Amino acid sequence: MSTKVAIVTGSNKGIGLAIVRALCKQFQGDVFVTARDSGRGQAAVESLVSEGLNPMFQQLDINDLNSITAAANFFKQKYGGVDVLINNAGIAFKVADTAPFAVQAEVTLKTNFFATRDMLTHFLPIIKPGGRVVNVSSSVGSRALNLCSPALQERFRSKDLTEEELLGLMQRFVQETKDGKHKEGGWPETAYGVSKTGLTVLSMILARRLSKERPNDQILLNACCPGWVRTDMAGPKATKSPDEGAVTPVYLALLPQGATEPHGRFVSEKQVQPW
Ligand code: NAP
Ligand code: DDD
Repeated sequence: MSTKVAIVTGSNKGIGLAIVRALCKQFQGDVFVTARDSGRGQAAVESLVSEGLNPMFQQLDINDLNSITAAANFFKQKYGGVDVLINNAGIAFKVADTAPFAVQAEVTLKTNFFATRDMLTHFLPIIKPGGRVVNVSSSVGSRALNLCSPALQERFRSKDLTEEELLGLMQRFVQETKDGKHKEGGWPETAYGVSKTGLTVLSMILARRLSKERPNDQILLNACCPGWVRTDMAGPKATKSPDEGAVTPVYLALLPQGATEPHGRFVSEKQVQPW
């Protein structure tokens, strides 16, 4: 049997690094730190090596399609595909940031929604049977859903929403922030929240597609919230350590072979949450 492989995006620091640490201890196979900056990625590998762990490194900038396709080709060639993919990379403007809301919307959705979707487009075809895909979303996305207009909430909860319609809705949000019309359009005042609403809904759509198109492959794909975690993103007042924040993503990454659920769900504290 070929060596199994797990990869974590944005894992040079924060929750991603803690996920790699936990996988190095619990996953039977090779575990990759990936980072957009090779120097920061190699430094993260060295820090884990100093803890007695043995991760590997692959450059991966999710905002760069060439980087995504090069990484996907590497894992296809070296391992015949990927067993565990954790889409963790993400950005957030600080609450106090004075950048115009339209800029925050465009920049935040570019990474958290559109680039993560590019990752899924290029990596889902190489996820091996029995594979696990985890998208690190946020409860902030669930709160944003509840602040959307009833019409938008209906679409985001609908089981017939397509990936194309979702892309159109996310593009509409960005455009309406530029036109100063997002409130009228039914959107809440949180770019990060909308980006994570989109990521959670995308996870549900892609899970349904996997069940339909690869019914025998037993791949499980879920979105999750790690909790409020002390990282550069959330700051020092957050309640969880990065290792504690890694618990739910790692639980979903290591769902035992033969499990059929959760799949296409939003999970927090290892529990499926209502959507
Ligand atoms: P963080 O400490 O800021 O780490 C974010 C990671 O993502 C960094 O490694 C960063 O790399 C990487 N990244 C950003 N853009 C990237 C790109 N284009 N390509 C590759 N990597 C990229 O944040 P965190 O708190 O660990 O967040 C990790 C995930 O958890 C995010 O998706 C976040 O939204 C989610 N989350 C966090 C919390 C929380 O309380 N912390 C709560 C809910 C959800 P660089 O070092 O190069 O910038
Ligand atoms: O997803 C999250 O829960 C993180 C951590 C909690 C937090 O402080 N924020 C949301 N996340 C990203 S950091 C930015 C703040 C925040 O509330 N930003 C404003 C917003 O609208 O999301």
